[in-house]
Amino acid sequence: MADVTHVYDKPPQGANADWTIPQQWERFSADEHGMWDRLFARQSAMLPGRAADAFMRGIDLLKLEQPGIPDYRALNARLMAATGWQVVAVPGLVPDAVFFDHLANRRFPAGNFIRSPEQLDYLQEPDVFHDVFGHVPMLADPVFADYMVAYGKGGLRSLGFGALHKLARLYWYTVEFGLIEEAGGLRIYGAGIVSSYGESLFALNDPSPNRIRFDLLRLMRSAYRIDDYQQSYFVIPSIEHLLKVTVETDFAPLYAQLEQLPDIAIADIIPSDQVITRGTQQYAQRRR
Ligand code: HBI
Ligand code: FE
Repeated sequence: MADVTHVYDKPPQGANADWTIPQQWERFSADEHGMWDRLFARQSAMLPGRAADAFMRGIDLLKLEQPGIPDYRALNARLMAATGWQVVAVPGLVPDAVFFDHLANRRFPAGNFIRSPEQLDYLQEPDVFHDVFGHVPMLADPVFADYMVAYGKGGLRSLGFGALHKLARLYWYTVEFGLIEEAGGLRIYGAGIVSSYGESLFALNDPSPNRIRFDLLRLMRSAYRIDDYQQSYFVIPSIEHLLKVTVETDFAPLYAQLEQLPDIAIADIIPSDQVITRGTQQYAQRRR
């Protein structure tokens, strides 16, 4: 189905009230399965030694190396057994409140389309490869699975404080573009990186971006890019730390504190930062 996706303002024709649609796996064409295989082969060839242990374990446990776009009936049987999560098909981006409610209930919304050959290296909206290859393996890790539930609940609460844009930074700099420190060195767990060939190389090896140790308050003050590689990446010591901080933090006073603090510009390093790499920002300067 090469239907063009949009950001809808109400559930589109045929969608449920929670924006889910039937995956209709049998309707995917050989070309669409072929695109999945092409993207999967490229990423899985380069991720050993780059992707986090939990990510590689998830690929294995969910048998994502099987050819073609995964059939959610089979995928969800394995995922549910591991952490109670399931993947649900949606037409494209869904409203924040809908998104958070799905996460809070252990449902991960996956765009029910795959990119075209022209979009191989960049597309604006998450397609099934970004969502299922990028996000789902980490959902097979019990600690990360609990973190995503905590994020969903926190997201719903943040709407009440008008603080979604601050909490969205937490999601962006962890779930989408997070790095983790492991025995062998820095590894990728963020879906936006791990599903991108170029950014998987850039995020770990390029001297251009900053790499800074995770600090919740600092991170929620930090602007981010939606149109190109990140100029700063944040590094967690463990997934347990990410869950612990998120579950133990009372976000109400944090939001109040954030009101009084200026945002941190996208490539800036501040005195309290524990810096792993002070980036040259050459990539971003060249792209200007
Ligand atoms: N909808 N389908 C889908 N996938 C996302 O990743 C997504 C979304 N809606 C909102 C959203 N992400 C972000 O704005 C949240 O992190 C706030
Ligand atoms: Fe994503």
